[in-house]
Amino acid sequence: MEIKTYRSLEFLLNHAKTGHVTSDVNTETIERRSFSPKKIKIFSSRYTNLENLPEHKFTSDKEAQKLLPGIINNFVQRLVPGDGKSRSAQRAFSMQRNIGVVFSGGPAPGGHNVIAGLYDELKKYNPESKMFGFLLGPEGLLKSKYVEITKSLVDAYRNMGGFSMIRTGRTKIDSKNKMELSLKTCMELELDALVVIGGDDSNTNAAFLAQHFKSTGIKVIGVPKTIDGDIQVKTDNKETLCAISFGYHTAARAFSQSISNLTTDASSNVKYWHICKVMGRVASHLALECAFQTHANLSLIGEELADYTDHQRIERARENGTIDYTAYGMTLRHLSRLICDTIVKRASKGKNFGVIIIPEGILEFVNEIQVFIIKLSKIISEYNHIHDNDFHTSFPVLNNKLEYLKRLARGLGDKDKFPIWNLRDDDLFNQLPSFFQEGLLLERDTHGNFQFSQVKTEKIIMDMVKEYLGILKEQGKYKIGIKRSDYNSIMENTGFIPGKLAKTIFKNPDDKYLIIKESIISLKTLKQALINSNLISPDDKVPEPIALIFKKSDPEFKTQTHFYGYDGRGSDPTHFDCNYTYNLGMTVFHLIANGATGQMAAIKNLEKKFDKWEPIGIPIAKLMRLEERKGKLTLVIEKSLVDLNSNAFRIFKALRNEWLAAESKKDRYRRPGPVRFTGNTEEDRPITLTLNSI
Ligand code: FBP
Repeated sequence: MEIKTYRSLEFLLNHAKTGHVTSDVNTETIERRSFSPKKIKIFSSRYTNLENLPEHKFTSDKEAQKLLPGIINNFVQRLVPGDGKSRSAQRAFSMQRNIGVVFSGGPAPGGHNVIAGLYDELKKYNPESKMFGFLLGPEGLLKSKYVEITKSLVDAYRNMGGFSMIRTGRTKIDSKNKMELSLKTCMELELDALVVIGGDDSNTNAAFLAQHFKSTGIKVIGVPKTIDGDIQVKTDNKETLCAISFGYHTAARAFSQSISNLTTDASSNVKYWHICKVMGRVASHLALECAFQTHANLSLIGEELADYTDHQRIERARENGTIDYTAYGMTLRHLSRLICDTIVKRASKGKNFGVIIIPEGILEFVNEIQVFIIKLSKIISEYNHIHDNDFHTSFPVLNNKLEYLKRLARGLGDKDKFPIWNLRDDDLFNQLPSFFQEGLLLERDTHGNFQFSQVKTEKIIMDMVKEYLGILKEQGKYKIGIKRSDYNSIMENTGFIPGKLAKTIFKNPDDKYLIIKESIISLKTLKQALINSNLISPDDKVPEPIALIFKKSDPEFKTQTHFYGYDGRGSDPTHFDCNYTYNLGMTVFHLIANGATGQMAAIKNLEKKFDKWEPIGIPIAKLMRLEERKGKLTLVIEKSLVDLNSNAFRIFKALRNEWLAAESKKDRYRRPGPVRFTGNTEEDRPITLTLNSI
C-alpha cells in the first residue's frame, strides 16, 4: 500500500512558491507600477510659456461675472515652448514650491497618475519642492489632515486605479467659513498652489477657491475627473477643448468586459435576459460607450427618452381638435412598453434571451419621475430651512414621510410654503412601490444631487416590463418562434401532414420562424384549434409532438440583474487613461509655474492620435451656469449630456437594430476584452470620441 507523506505546514509556508503566489503584489501590479506613460512633446522643452487663445470664446453667465470677478476674464491658454535660456523662466520653474492636492467626489481610474505626473515635474525642477495630499477629500483640507507625498508613495500607485493613496470624499466647500478654513490650511502649509481633482461640482469649488485665494497669491487649478464623462468642454463655436473627463474610458471598458461576458452567457445558456445598469448619475455617456463596446441587444439612452414624442397620440388628439401635452416626453409605462416590444420581437425569432443596458440616471429623463425629484428636492431642502431641522430626522420612516406629504396635498401643515405638492402628485406617488418611494425621498448628496446609485432603477423598470409581458402572454402576443427545421424534425414520423398542421397552429406557416397563433394560449385552446381543423377528435389528447411544440413556443421571462459602477471606478486605468492622466498632472505643474489660477488643466485633441495631444488651461468660471440645486439656483459647471445630434449617437441609432438582432440572423455581439495598459493599444480610446471626431 502506498503511504502518502505530507509536507509540514512550516515547510509549505516557507516555500518560495508559496511566498510568490500569495504575495499582495503580483506580477501585473509590478508591471503596472513600472510602466512609464508617454509624454506630450512640449514637456521635453526646458521651459514653457502660456499663450492666451482669445479666439476660443464662451458666453459667460452674469452671476459668474458678479461672483468670480478675479478669474472670469481668464482666457483659454495653450502651453508653448519657452526660452530655454530665460532667467525669469528658470526662476519661475525652479523655485522651491509647496503644492497641495485633493481628490473630490467619486473615484476615477487615473487619479494617481495625475499626482504622479505633477510630482515628477515638480521634483524635476526642484527636488526641494514639496507636495501634500489632503486626506479623505475636501474634508482633509478643511481639517488640515494631510500626508506629504513622497517618491515611495507615488511609486506604489503609478498606473493603479481608485483614489486609495489619499482617498476621497464629497464634502462641499460652500460657505465663507469653509473657504476661510481651506485658506488657513493652505497658508499653514505655505502652499503656492492647490490642485482640485474632481467632477463638475468639485471644479466649481475650485473656481470659488481660486477667487477667494486670489489676493493671497495661492493658485488653484482644477482637473476634470469623473467616470460619468459629463465634463466635456466646447467653445461657443463648438470647438472641442476637452472631449472627455479622465476615468470614463476605463470605467466603460471595465463595464463592457463584464457586459460582453454576459452576452456570451446569454447566447450560450439561452434562457436569461441580463439587465445591466451602468453608472452615470445623469448623463448616459457610459451607457452609450458600453453599447458600442459590446453591441448589447438594447441600450437605453436617457437623453433620447426626454426627447421622445408619441406621434400616434398627437395625431389622435388632432383628430379630436385637441392637443395632448402628455404625448411629449417619456413615461415609465411607455418605457416599459418599448422594452417589451424588443423582447417580444427577439422571442419571435427564437431568441428569448439577451442583454439590456440601462443607464443609472435614466429616471431623470422620465417625465413623471423628474417632476417628483424636483418637487421633493425642493420640499426637503425648504423643510430643513424653515424648521431648522433635518427632514429625515423629523420623519425617520417612510410612513411618516408619506403622512407629511399627504397633509401637504390636503392643504394642511406647511401647505402655504409648499403649494407645489398637490393631490394628483400624492396619488401618483402612492401608486409607486414603497422601495421606490424611499429611493425618491432619499437624502440628496452634499451638492444637492439626487443619489441615483441608491435607487433600484432596474427593478422599477423591469417589474413593469414583467407585468406587461404577462399581459402580452395572455393575449398570445409574446411567443417564441419555432425554427422551421426544428418543427419539421419534431413532426417527422407522426403521421401528421406538417403543412396542414402548420396552417392550423401557426400564424405565419411559410416563414423561417413559426409563431403560434395568438388565439392559442394554452393546451386547451390548442386542442380546440386541432379539433376545429378536424386534426383530432374531442376525445383525443393533444398528441405529444404537438404539445412539445406548444411548450417550446411558450416563453418564460427570466432575468438576472447586474449593477456596474463601483467596480469600474476602482479598475486600474487603461493605456489611454494612464497617458491622459499623467500628462494632465504635468500640465497642472506648467500652469502653476506660469502663474495660472482658476483654470482647469485639460488635453485638447484627445480624440486624435497621441502626437496631436495638446496641453491647455480652460477658464473654469466661464463654464459656469445657474442650476437648480436643493431647490435653489446655484452657480455650477454645466454637465454635458449625450448630444442627440452627435455622430456617435446618430451612428448608434443607425446600428442598434442590427444589434437588437430581432431577425433570424446571428447576434452581433462584440468582445472588447480586458482593460489593458501595454501593448499596441494606441487605437484603444473611447469609441464615442473616435466617432465624434469624424
Ligand atoms: P463623480 O461625479 O463624483 O465623479 O461621481 C460619479 C459617480 O460614480 C456616479 O456615476 C454615481 O451616481 C455616483 O458617483 C455614486 O456616488 P457614491 O460613491 O456617493 O455612491
